[in-house]
Amino acid sequence: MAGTYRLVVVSNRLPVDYEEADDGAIIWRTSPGGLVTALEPLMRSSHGAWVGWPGVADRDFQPFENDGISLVPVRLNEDDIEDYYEGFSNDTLWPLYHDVIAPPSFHRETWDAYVRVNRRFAAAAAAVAAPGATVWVHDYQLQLVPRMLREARPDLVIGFFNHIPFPPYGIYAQLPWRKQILHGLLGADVIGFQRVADAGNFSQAVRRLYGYPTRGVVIDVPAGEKGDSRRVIAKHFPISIDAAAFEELARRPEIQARARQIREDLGNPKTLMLGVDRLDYTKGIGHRIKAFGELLAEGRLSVEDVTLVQVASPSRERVGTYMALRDEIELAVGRLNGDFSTISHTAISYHHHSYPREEMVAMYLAADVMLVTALRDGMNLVAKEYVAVRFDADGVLVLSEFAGAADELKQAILINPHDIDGTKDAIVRAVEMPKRERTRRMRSLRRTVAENDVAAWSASFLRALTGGAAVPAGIPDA
Ligand code: GDG
Repeated sequence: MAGTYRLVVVSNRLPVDYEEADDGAIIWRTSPGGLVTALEPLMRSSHGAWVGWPGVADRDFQPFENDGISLVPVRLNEDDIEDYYEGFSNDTLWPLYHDVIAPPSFHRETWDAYVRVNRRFAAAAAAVAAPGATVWVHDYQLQLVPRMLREARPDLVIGFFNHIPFPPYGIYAQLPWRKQILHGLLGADVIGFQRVADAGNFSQAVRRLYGYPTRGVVIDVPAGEKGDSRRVIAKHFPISIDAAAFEELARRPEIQARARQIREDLGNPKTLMLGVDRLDYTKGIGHRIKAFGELLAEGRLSVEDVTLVQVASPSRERVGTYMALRDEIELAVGRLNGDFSTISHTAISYHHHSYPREEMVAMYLAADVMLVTALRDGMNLVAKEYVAVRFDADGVLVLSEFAGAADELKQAILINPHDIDGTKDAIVRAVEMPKRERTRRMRSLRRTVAENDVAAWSASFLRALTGGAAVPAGIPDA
């Protein structure tokens, strides 16, 4: 069975959120998040189909159109969400792939659910893809889909992009289903990673567990019975953002006015520092708070001069580790504010909310110092967004070397967030950096982000996938 779309994107979540109007009508709102930010422009311009879960359990939805993108909903039941999504994806793969910062759980029932749900996504994609179509599968929740798709539809060109790190072999090897996952991924023609090191870790796992020969980015995967092989590419394609769209927002007078208002409402601190993260243990929010707290305690920074705004967007709130993290972070914020805030100056302005993109841009514009202290992060788009917004060539980015973005954003102040003293020194350096140096660094960062935007990212991935053929138009044939 084949469908009509020449370009199909498959990801765990559709890029929309479900809402009901007062009269019961369904409203779909475009939702925030790394992947949506990255793919929205490409999907709109190519009129592709996007296969994914619409975010509501136990309900069937017909395919529909939103903002020029055809959306194909995949049903997930409560059990699937618990076992495939919260269980295997977010309690096994996520911590394992992020260097076991939190201990991964290994449960056979959640693995079974992962296989079952991957099969459902593969079937949905196979049903809408035109003969010979390009299918681009995303992220760690769907690593078995490339192989399942290839078996169902050998005519398809299949790409996979891993948004999170791929761990070193010594860590990856803990996974009881390590061979099955590699087999699933090797169903793709091109497997994309954020960093050179991630692609290298993957190739090494393939050599160690399957013994397939690898030459640079090429892996020869045995296919058929006569000793034939398929060429699979495993390579880094660092993801980016729609830099021009962020800058356009930042140049709007009402957003600049809002940025000024934010500073004013915070009592016009000399230095405004900002952290924006999903509330996730990979983001190093606790390390950041610890460093800031010590600087205040030692008098190297004063609450009269410096305020930290921390946005911690709600995330995976039913997974135990995330519940514990929220308690831990909020305890740390409460303690620090209790110790250092005055009636007129709050040390940390903490927000467990999700904001509209316009408000995020106003915050980036308002912030003198942006703190990205991830302990491990595939890329970290927040770092790139901050840079894209600063058309005034001001602001200092403090960036963890464990975020993929550090491979490109060399003019940031790079830190090892585990080294609290080093992080403290970097924060003080950022706060005290002379204007000329800020401008020089920010100009260079901005060039990098402008030249390597999300359009360049998707074009280069699709070029690798289609061997240089034009990016598929994606318009249904029928
Ligand atoms: C994964 C990988 C990789 C956050 N809060 C709000 C909001 N956001 C937006 C940010 C940014 C996105 O969400 C977060 O992207 P990150 O890259 O920082 O992190 P993850 O969510 O962990 O994303 C990551 C990414 O995939 C892409 O490949 O870079 O390494 O972990 O765009 O701005 N947006 C709005 N309100 C919020 O409150 N509007």
